[in-house]
Amino acid sequence: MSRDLVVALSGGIGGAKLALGLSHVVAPEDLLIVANTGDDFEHLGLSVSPDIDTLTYTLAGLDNQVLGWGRRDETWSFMETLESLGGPTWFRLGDRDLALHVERTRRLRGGETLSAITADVARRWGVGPRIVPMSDDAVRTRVLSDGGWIDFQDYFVGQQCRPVVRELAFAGAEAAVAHPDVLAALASPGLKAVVICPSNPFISVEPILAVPGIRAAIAGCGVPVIAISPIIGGKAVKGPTAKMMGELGLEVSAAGVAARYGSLISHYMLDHEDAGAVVAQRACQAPTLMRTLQDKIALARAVLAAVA
Ligand code: FO1
Repeated sequence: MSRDLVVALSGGIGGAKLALGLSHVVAPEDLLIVANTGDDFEHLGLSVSPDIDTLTYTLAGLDNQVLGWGRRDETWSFMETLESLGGPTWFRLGDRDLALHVERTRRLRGGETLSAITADVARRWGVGPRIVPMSDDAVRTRVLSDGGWIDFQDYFVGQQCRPVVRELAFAGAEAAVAHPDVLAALASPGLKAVVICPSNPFISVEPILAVPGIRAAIAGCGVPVIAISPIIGGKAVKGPTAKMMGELGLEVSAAGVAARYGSLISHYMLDHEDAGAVVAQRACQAPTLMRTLQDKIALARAVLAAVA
């Protein structure tokens, strides 16, 4: 059997960007993207799955490239009216985006699984690769700060990542069942490589690894596991990665992230700016800042070439 299957672990904006690049290089049937669901939460009675939606919108060409989340061509009548009613507007839901949350919530309440709904939405919007939640069970990232434990979206959006992060927890992970398609792909004789996208290791990747069986399945998959550094020149490309690393007492560098992944990864992709970094894994270099679609495709090619 030819080895063509690529499994990518993705969360946040950086993950979605590389997933898009990979979708232009790997045949749709050979790309399975494991989506982090630790960011998920209930808001206004709706089930919101930000990392699944960022991936789906990005691969469907519907993503809002200015905001980095939600949809392009958005209108905000719902939020304006909600504000006039004194409702909570800290987490912004565009009118088109809202339809997805309402429909997902309706179907979940009707007994469908998150993964079945995710697959159907992707199909309807022309997304070829498989987007699979790490689990159909609820896993929720929580942040311990000086004021106590807070939910992820309260930390990330409500408080704009200001609270100091003392500890992270992934509530529900120990009881969550890894999605069978993820475990099957990682055990497949057709597996070529596992790609850990340039996502925040703590809030986008480690919730996935916290689901029982997934870390072991990656460790035992027998093919290269490559992570792309989310840090370039000591700074996070986007989001709170660098701030969090400092607060969690880790070296804020590309090498610090490689050390965090440790023996789980066999290869590590660094930006040229960090060429001198000393890492335990096999180090590869490429431009890792993705602005244009060509950047994303070029990085995807470099990643697959590094593990060929
Ligand atoms: N991020 C924000 O910073 N502000 C928002 O108002 C916001 C709304 C939002 C709505 C839907 C959605 O899918 C994502 C949204 N995000 C927002 C991003 C969200 O916080 C994600 O968890 C981050 O992208 C990190 O993965």
